[in-house]
Amino acid sequence: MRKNAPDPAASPLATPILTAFEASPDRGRGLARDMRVRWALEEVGQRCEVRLLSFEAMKQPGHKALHPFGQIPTWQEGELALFESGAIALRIAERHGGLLPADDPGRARAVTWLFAALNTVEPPILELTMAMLLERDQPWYVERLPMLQDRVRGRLDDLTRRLGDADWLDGDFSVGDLMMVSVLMRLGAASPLDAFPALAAYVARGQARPAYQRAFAAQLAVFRASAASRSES
Ligand code: GTB
Repeated sequence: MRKNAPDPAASPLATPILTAFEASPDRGRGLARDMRVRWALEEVGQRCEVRLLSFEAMKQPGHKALHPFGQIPTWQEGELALFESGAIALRIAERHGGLLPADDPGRARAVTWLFAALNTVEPPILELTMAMLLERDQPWYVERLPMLQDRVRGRLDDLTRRLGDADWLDGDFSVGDLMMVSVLMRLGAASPLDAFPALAAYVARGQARPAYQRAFAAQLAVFRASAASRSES
């Protein structure tokens, strides 16, 4: 190749590259954060190449050049490299039709919901689910749990009120809904949405979208293939 010739993988026309877990700890339940990106891509009808990484590979300098914290997902599009699922989903929404309203105030409100999902709703959900997963044996767990549950409940109460009887948070389905549904999914069995039927229905509406179904099937296929290859070896 000519010196300084552009790397074909870096051409703006090259297929974008997404990184994901080689063997997701969620066992294919669609909870790892590449799922949000896969879903966004399916919504706008775009393809990407998925590169699968082991935990070890994620911590190597090569991957850390893409993701300073050694995580997935990352996104490469020509010479542009991104990390953070929200930034990647927003990039996809901005570049392709279907995930942002056509009018400027509507776009700004959809982006606000994307941030609300990641900055306001996801943190208490993560705190609760991580405590339930990793801190059960701690002496302070029983005392701390109700506080974590209350924080989540508060957010879900407010979100329920704002959603009302609408299908989506602000008009048509947007990248804000995609992210909010993805975040609410993290509650899973740890804290089911039984007490929040409107939010449970909202999540179900998101999951019923054909684009979600395709993205879910793709990440599940990766997990099944990796499980099969591990059981063979
Ligand atoms: N803020 C970043 C983003 O939104 O992109 C967070 C990225 C992140 O947390 N990535 C996780 C990761 O790479 C995978 S998704 N972890 C490896 C590491 O940090 O070493 C988080 C995740 C992991 C497992 C489950 N699960 O088993 O249910 C769900 C979600």
